[in-house]
Amino acid sequence: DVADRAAPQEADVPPTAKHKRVKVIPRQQAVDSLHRNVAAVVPVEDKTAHKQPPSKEDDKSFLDAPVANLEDNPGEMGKPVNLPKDMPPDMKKAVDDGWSKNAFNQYVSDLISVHRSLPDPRDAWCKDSAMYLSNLPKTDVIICFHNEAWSVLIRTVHSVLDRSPPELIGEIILVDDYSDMPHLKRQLEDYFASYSMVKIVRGPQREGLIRARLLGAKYAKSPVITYLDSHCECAEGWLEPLLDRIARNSTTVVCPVIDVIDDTTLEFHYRDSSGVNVGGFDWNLQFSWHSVPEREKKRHNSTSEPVYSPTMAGGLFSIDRKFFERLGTYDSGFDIWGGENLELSFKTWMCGGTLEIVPCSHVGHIFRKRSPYKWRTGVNVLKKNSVRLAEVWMDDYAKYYYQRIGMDKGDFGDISERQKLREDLQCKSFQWYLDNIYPELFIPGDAVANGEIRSINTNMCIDAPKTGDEEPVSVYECHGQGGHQYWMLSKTGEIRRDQACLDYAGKDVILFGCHGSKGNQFWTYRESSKLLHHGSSGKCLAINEAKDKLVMEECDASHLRQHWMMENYDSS
Ligand code: LR7
Ligand code: MN
Repeated sequence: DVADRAAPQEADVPPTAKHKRVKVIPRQQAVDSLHRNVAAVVPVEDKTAHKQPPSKEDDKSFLDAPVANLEDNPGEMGKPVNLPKDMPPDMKKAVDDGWSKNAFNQYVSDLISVHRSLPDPRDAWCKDSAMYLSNLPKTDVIICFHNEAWSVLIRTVHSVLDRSPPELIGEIILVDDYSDMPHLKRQLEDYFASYSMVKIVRGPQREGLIRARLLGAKYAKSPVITYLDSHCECAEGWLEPLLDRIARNSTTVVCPVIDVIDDTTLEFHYRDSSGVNVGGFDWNLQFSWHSVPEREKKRHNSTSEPVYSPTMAGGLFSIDRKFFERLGTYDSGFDIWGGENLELSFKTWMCGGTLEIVPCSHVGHIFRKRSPYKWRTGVNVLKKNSVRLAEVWMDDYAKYYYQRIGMDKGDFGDISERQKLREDLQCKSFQWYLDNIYPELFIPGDAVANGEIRSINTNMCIDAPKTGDEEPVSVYECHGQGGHQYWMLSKTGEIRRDQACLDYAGKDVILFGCHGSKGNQFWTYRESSKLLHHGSSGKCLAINEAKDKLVMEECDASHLRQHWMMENYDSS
């Protein structure tokens, strides 16, 4: 129904909006300081975000003037919007407030049209419509949100409406997971009142994103379900290549390439097909990205062809509705956030499906550095979800996760129904999955040692930095909880944590992506001397006098500070 598509631009600004705008934000100041690069500021309470004409500092009549050139609006074509360094205090406050509520720059988002244009990120290969089947199935699009910013949520919905063939969309189902921000109540209903394609469903209590998605699925009627996060922007041609894969085989689950929308400038950075990544995971059951493995590249003639992916990131995918149901949808025992992406990935592969990333399909997502909303208090939600996942799907391999959490599974509830599901579906083993779908994953059982690395003399343990690679690796009192003190010594002499290896290039001992060519990442442990000997330098690892950092010294077995104990060391 074409009438459901984006309303024309004049209709965007209801008659009252002008007055509302004036009240709320120190717009003139903002406009001044933005040096005309950016148009008027749209307050949070406003019902629409707008395409505003370029400003004139001394003239407020621009509010009524027609838009001269849409491309001059902030953020068009996915361009970044930069705020000035020295903002007036009111504006700075509004910006800070937006960050603290959302963990992205809401103020900047509010400056950008909810219909902004994006660059076309597709390879030429993708644009030949003859590549896609002609009668593709319809999809419902389910977007769950908990306290999402207005302009970001509305832009997500418009990006679907503006850039999907209308005949391929059944409904857009917005699931409100018990938000308390006022703009998500009546204002949201009013805004979409004339869009018959858009439905709003409200959860009766805070469910978390997994059960919110299940609630949305209850309302889905189209043959395909597509999930999106509530801070996405779909690019031109995003939908057809996804639906095409499902039309060809209903057990294929597909993800678009997830382009980065910058959390600060809202710039849309797209990834061309040569930079496509696939999903993996580590033994902490965290999702991770990897370049397409060689074995997979060999299957293709073009980098635009769909690639197999061991896992999905979680938020953005399409799936045949019946296949989703056959797979038992999600484990409804999963709370708030996390783990559901691996659950769906594992069972897709293990129970007869295929998981792909489709390089012709692009959707942007605002990646945040922290979670802005409340989780649950008193429960480690992520751990509980992950333990349920491990118990049901990972067979013997679950133990490697348990080592990472100090063997303390906590209360993970009843999983008997999920185990029965796996049995009824006669799914393959996790071993099969690892051997065939994710052979790149390092298996801790293949390690010569795994667990803590303890300085025998001081009872301090090697402790990984929190902020990823290339930070000096430090020491901390041994806590026996795994976590940052969990290390693996590989047969080839790497001291690993997931994809990162202990690396010494003459300065600090750091974590660096494992490269597999020994050198700075080559260590040998001798149980008899307790020394940890480093390959390229010939030195030995030691803890310093102050017992607060790692140092490299000339090897001397009589120096107690060079004595280490590697947990679960297998000398054979
Ligand atoms: O309690 C909640 N209720 C909700 O409705 C918590 C969240 N939500 C909504 C929220 O508004 C958002 O729309 O659920 C969606 C996902 O929450 P985010 O955006 O906080 O999650 P994320 O993007 O940080 O995390 C990724 O992993 C999650 C694991 O549970 C989900 O699968 C997210 O959908 C997923 N996001 C993506 O896959 C986008 C790419 C990120 C990567 C890598
Ligand atoms: Mn997200």
